[in-house]
Amino acid sequence: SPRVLSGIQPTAGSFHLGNYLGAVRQWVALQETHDAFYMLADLHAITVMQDPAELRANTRLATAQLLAAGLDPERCTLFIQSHVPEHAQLAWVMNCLTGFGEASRMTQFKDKSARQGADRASVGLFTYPVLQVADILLYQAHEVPVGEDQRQHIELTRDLADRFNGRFGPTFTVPKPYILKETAKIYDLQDPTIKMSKSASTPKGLINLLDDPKVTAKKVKSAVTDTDTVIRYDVENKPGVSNLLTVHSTLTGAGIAELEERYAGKGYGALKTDLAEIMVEFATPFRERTQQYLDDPETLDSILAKGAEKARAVAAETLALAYDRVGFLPAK
Ligand code: AQP
Repeated sequence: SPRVLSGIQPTAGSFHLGNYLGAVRQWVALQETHDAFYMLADLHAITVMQDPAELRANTRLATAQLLAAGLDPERCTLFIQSHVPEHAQLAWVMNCLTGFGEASRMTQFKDKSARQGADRASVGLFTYPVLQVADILLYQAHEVPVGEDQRQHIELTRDLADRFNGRFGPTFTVPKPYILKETAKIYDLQDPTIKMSKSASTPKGLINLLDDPKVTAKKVKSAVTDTDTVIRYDVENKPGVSNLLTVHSTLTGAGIAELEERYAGKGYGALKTDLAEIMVEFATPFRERTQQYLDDPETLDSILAKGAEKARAVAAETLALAYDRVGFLPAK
């Protein structure tokens, strides 16, 4: 079956709604139909300053959340990026194939470095997309399930795979992004024109799945909408309402048209009250399951050990081929 690879950074404590609807939810579905590899991207996490104890705790917490969301270690390979040294090794080769100007055009880098102040941004943050290229190519992934914000990095991956294959002979599968239109971008509840993000300006716009249910309900109820009262999906003119409809529709399975009809003449309050309840109903068992996995570190560690072993088997084979193609003499 076709292969997918994706990753998430263990940086914030809790996953946010954007991570879940934009990526993790698709990961859970794809493990049924694809040979799926999912990683905790701890190498990516240190592109910005991390406290070591927090990083360790957050890596466990992110693993627990992925399992709570429905990843099944019998159906997918779940591993920690730093357990597979081939990522850093292939990244070096890819760095040497990437143009400086090409890397400079990555909008995520521009955004993140601007936020930190250009002088404080690390070289790691600059080459992060190239490490991501290596992450994907090592597994010969056919598809990469991500949110819209990652599209440019998948394009870079395709370019570099083509470039390597062209220069050294067929080596890497050229992957495609797997981005679901409906949930490609979940927006900030306070500013529905920007993506929901952990580095958002106000915590009120960000739904963390592990938040206290009361906090979640309050955030949903105070979501910014517009001065109109009509509940209609129209991203251009009604971004706030459209975002709420997207979340509602994805979590309940109701179609957008069906929701528009259901809330006709009812006003924003009704939609928000229902959505707050839906969110809490979704998040409560998620939080409980996350806690159960956290309470059993031996099981977590053994899942990750098995995952690393399976991942390394694939990654080592690809790296050996790439090293040979480049002209490195094999170690005897
Ligand atoms: N708002 C979003 N809508 C849809 N998908 C999203 N993703 C993130 N935000 C949204 C997707 O989540 C996956 C994991 O991305 P990540 O590891 O980069 O997560 P993050 O660093 O927590 O993302 P943030 O919050 O966006 O971080 P900052 O603020 O640092 O940029 C990816 O597939 C991503 O597309």
